[in-house]
Amino acid sequence: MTNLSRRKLFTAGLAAAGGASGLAVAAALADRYGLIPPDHGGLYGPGETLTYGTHRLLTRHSLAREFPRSQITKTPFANGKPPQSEDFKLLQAGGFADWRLTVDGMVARPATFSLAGLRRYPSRSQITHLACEEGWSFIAEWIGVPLIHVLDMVGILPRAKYVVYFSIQRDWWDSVDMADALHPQTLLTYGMNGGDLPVGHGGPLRLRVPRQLGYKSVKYITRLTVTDTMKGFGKGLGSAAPEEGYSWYAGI
Ligand SMILES: Nc1nc2c(c(=O)[nH]1)N[C@H]1C(S)=C(S)[C@@H](COP(=O)(O)O)O[C@H]1N2
Ligand SMILES: [Mo]
Repeated sequence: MTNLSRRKLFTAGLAAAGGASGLAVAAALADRYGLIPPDHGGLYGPGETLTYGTHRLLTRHSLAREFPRSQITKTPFANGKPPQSEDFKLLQAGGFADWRLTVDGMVARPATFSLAGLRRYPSRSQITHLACEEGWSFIAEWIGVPLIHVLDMVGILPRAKYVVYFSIQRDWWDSVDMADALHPQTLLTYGMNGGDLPVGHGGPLRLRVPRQLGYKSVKYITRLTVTDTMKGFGKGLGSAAPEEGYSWYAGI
């Protein structure tokens, strides 16, 4: 069967299963096509699978909307307090010269990058919308190196399924599948609105995932791990979010 007809079949199957009472059928179908999200097991599990499976088949290559400069929000809201730890304060006092991003896991060449190093790679700038699940949102220009470039540098192994990312704020960590990890708009962001990324918005380094809700854009990133399973990371649900009742997949 061609890819396209398989896709049509799967999507039609999902829609029928979702429309009828058979969410379990949707889950079984999604399983066949390897589209089960890591947090599929809970109360909303079948629904999560339906959303994720459908999005992935329909929007795998689509771009998040980009806006003209005139639409940039004048005073964007920075959510939460910057990290209070001594570690962070010391790094900040040193202008983040000692900030490091470690990349490990299922990669051919594990590596550590400084901000200066990341800034030497080809950069991308994009004006996108950040929407919080609590209802507020803003538009900003984000500047950084596409995650795919860094993944190319370290050489991800073929079995890789997820990129897990960790903040210096211990309770903030998340993951994306390879469709989002390799997506051209997924940026390791070090700049915002023409300047350095302010600490309030995750400076010095934040992963921007513009096709998903704001909470997936974790601030103060220090480590990336490439993996083929989410087992062994927290409760194995893909991120801290589902442990608190939010979805792992937060596509918009
Ligand atoms: N490390 C860290 N990352 C985080 C958060 C946080 O508190 N700490 N808040 C998340 C949430 S819920 C949202 S909506 C966005 C808010 O981004 P902003 O602070 O730039 O407005 O960051 C996300 N990333
Ligand atoms: Mo949020």
